[in-house]
Amino acid sequence: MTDARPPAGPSGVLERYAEWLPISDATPRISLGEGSTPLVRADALARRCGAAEVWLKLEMCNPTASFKDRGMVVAVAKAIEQGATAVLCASTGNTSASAAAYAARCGLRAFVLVPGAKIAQGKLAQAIAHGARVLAIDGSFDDALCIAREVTEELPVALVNSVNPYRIAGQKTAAMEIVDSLGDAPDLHCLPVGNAGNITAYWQGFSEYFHAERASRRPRMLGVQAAGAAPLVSGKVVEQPETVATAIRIGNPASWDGAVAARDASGGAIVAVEDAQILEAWQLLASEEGVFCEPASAASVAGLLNADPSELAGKQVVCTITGHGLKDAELVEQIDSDMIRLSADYGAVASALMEGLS
Ligand code: AN7
Repeated sequence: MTDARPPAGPSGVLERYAEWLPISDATPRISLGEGSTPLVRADALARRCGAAEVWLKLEMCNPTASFKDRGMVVAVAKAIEQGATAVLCASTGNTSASAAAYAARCGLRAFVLVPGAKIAQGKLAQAIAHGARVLAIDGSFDDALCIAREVTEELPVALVNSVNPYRIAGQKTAAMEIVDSLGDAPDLHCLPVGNAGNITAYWQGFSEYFHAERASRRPRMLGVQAAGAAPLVSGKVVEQPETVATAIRIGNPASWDGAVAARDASGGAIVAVEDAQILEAWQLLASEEGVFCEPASAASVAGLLNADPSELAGKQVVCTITGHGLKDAELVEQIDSDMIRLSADYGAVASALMEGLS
């Protein structure tokens, strides 16, 4: 039995991709209706970067408004199957929101370990609303993950970070869905990289479909990091990562090897973009494509806009939009926009309209 019903098709990742997941009849088929996210064309973006087609995989449309739900539903289902009563994750925000939601739904306790100073308000609000115990440490995400790994070895709490292979297994279904929608793998796939679980998972998904002859090829993978938090570009751990895109403010990614393998096996690249470029892409997605994502998600588009147009000519490109803009809505203050304050009066409103139309 599934417990969410979209208008058509199988409901949730466990149901839709059961045959590709490490689950059995003993695994509870929990769901918040995750997966089956929209894949929408972005023609303005295609014109700007010179690609034949650009598609946005809107992972921000998952139940907790980020891609994390695909992996979390598998990790939490397996934790329940294995008898766990509590879960814990270290997080820059989205993982904690997702863990908190699935734990709440399934009657598990959730503990989330977050960097005290650098977490977007919307994500914190989600964790609190779902009743998670929020432990805000005086340190970075990398410190939090280190402690989370140690403490879950000693205490009866399931670790649901992407070092948990069930997370990666669930997240790979996004790549499969893209192939299911387009009929084949794209030429190039772009996504933001923080802890590197997602790029590892996508490559696994594309590869499994390719080997099963569901796709005739695999895409080149373009991973994009923020310049102040780009260990996979420099090849060195970043002790004090810094970026406006707090979701990917990570200096020592857990899936380092997975990201490098995806890059090399696909003939792709992992590149860095400046915060100013991230914010420019973020604003462009909102104002030209109608897609309001969080800054980390816009990093993939910033990377695409930086690519050599001659390499994109004639190509089909997909960018994953990983999280929703409302999670980090305070950032909109950075946009230069003037709210017009008026008296509650027909004439004042009408003249402001006429001015706007002229
Ligand atoms: C919106 O929630 O690491 O490379 O703890 O929230 O798989 O880490 C979030 C990461 C991209 C990077 N976009 O993905 C966390 C966390 C958004 C994110 C990433 C994250 P990974």
